[in-house]
Amino acid sequence: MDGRPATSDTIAAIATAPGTGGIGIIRISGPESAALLGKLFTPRNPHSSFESHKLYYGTIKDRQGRILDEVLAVYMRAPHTYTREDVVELHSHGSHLVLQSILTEVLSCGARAAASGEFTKRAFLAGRIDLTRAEAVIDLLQAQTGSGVRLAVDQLQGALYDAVASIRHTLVDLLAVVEVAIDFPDDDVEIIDVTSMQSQLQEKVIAPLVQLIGYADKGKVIREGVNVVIAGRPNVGKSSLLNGLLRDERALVTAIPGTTRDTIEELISVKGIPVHLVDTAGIRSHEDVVEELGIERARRKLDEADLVLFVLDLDAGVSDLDRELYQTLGDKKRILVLNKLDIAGDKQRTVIRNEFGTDTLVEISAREGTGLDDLLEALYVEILGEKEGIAEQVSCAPNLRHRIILEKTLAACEQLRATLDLGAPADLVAVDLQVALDHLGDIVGLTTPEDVLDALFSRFCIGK
Ligand SMILES: Nc1nc2c(ncn2[C@@H]2O[C@H](COP(=O)(O)OP(=O)(O)OP(=O)(O)O)[C@@H](O)[C@H]2O)c(=O)[nH]1
Ligand SMILES: [Mg+2]
Repeated sequence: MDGRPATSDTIAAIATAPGTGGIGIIRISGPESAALLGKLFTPRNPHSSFESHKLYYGTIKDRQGRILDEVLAVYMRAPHTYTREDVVELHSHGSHLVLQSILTEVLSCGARAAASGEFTKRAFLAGRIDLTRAEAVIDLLQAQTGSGVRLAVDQLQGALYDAVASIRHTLVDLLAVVEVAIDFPDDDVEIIDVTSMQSQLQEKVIAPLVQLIGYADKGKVIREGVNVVIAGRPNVGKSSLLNGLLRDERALVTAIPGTTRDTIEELISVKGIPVHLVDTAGIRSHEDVVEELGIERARRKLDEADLVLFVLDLDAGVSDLDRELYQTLGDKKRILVLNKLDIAGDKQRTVIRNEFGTDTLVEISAREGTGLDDLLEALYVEILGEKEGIAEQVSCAPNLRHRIILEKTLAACEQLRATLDLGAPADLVAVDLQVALDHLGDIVGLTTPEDVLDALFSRFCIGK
């Protein structure tokens, strides 16, 4: 990959999270790193220079000679560093005030405060990582479940880069063949074998592109999770269900209809998928202003839901209010949760099953905790549209930016297929191939415009 011109100033930031911790780290990168270390750091055992990648014990002093903290310092000489520049890290005690005072000193000695993601941006600009790997760093920092971490680590290891590189490779090979045909137009031998080109295009370009685009949907779910709203009329057991799924008495449960006033949101992991669970106020018409506000919120949450757990009370049966609410779900994905199985009779169960038989139904007792595993299983299948284990089969997870580029590349390849079908001249085939290649180059950052890069790296935290 071509490196873009690197920046020449020296940047610094606190790399550890705000708050109190065992240790905190200041990270410095750029040509002045070693000089800054020499100015600020007094090693316990004096020596003339710092060996690369070796920890030194000593103190950091301000310009008045006051000790700010005892630290471990490491100097890492370019290019074997995160940014490929000279890097220094100062490991101090994990007090944010101490870290701030050290950073202030580093900045007053000539470093510039790093912008969000600037260290990773430098790694990209220096050509150490491609854009998919830089994005994997953000995903890794923001992953909410084990599956999200696994996908991010795979992408950091180059899973998406490799998949894209293999498609690029085929397109470049095809372009080479076509260019020979352009250069030797009068050759007797038919240089372009259209059938072979079509089959290579289909097997090694179009099919993998379609697969990657398919992974994007599942990847989004694994990375960002889904909003699941628990809804239903008052007293059917919505809050009891939330508590059951959380295995915690998070929401108040009483026999009084209208107990839940505000929405309550919690995150759970359903086999590695982050699920944002929302318990809502039971919906009914009511005079009480506070309850009315809660109901308004419940309706808004319902609008935003990816999936609704619509709760019915098996013991009380289905009322007109239940039916009315059910109608408002429209075509939202839903699972019908038939609660209070422990006190329900067989007759009510059959009646409800007959009325709502086309939906996915799960019978539970939120109070006793029965049926909750079946409900989670049904939730997983509804979310991913497939059976268990699919999260493990997704080998990389293109994000929205990748997806848009993959779709443009696919459109270009379909155009190319049509051009080949028409038996168009080699130079037109070459144009289509070049368009596909240009799009694909955007994914790894070969041709990505500066403003897109800025927007992308600004999603990082400072110090990364
Ligand atoms: N027997 C039985 N009772 C249940 C079950 N789940 C909930 N309940 C009871 O039903 C009543 C209402 O439960 P909640 O969880 O507060 O119901 P809700 O839907 O959140 O009610 P609102 O917040 O008022 O809309 C309480 O008395 C619960 O103990 C169940 O599985 N079996
Ligand atoms: Mg409630």
